[in-house]
Amino acid sequence: MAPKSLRIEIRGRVALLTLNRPEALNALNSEMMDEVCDTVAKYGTDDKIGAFVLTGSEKAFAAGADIKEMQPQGYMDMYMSDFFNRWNELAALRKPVIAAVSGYALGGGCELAMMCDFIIAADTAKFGQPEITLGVIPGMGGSQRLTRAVGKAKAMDLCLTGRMMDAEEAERAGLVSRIVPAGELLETALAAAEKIAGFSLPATMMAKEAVNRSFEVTLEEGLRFERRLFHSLFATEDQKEGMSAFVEKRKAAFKHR
Ligand code: CO8
Repeated sequence: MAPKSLRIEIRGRVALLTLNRPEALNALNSEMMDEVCDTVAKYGTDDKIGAFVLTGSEKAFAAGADIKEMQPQGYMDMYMSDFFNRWNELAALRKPVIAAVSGYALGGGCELAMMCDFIIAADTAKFGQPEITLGVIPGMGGSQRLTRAVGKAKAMDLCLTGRMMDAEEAERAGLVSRIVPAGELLETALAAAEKIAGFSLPATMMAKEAVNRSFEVTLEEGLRFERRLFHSLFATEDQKEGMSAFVEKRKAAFKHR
């Protein structure tokens, strides 16, 4: 069945996923979560796909979790359904994912962008964790991933005041990797994703795994982990191809893409 809240387009080796609930500024509901997670599960194991771009509309990447879905729920509903737990499948995806953010990325929307590997922001982007204004707190990683990305001072400021920060502040703080004019957002994100998807897939997957590992372990353990992965890549044909191509002054043609 075709997804209702998501558009899926395959552009070369990139899967472009566009959140599509314009009537609710792409508020994240359970249906959208299932559609996104089913889609990343499908293309996550598809050899023809090397990277993903997750985006929204010009006005909103996503204005948060769907408040209307959550409003009638009680503690037992949330706890027993482990509400919104499935989004972790996106965070656990092994292939690279770029968030292309235009307009609002608030609450769960900001948290969803932070589950991706990096964020490219339009100059119109606005990030925030306004849950406090609803009598709750971030629940999809805002207190954890945002703090790791921007540090305690700004994370506390955003989570406690509920204010929004614009793209420039987000870039200064380290939340986004680059800012582009709104009209160039998608082509920039797709070009970056296509570039990534042209490299050796085991190498891009290991690069992602190694960077993510740095959030979990000591420096010593992280360095050891990185070195093990580095050594292991010498078992791949793509290492032979990549280094031979450099020596022979030609473009590498990676096999495992
Ligand atoms: N949920 C449901 N509907 C929404 C949401 C949302 N988060 N955001 C916007 N909408 C709807 C509005 O209700 C409105 O619908 P309608 O026309 O039927 O009334 C439509 O989208 C357009 O919105 P506005 O008219 O409000 O548009 P404005 O341009 O005036 O304002 C804002 C844009 C500032 C973005 C405003 O819509 C807003 O403040 N939205 C809510 C932002 C927010 O508080 N987000 C956090 C939600 S809580 C959350 O994300 C928790 C995540 C953790 C879950 C973890 C579970 C374990």
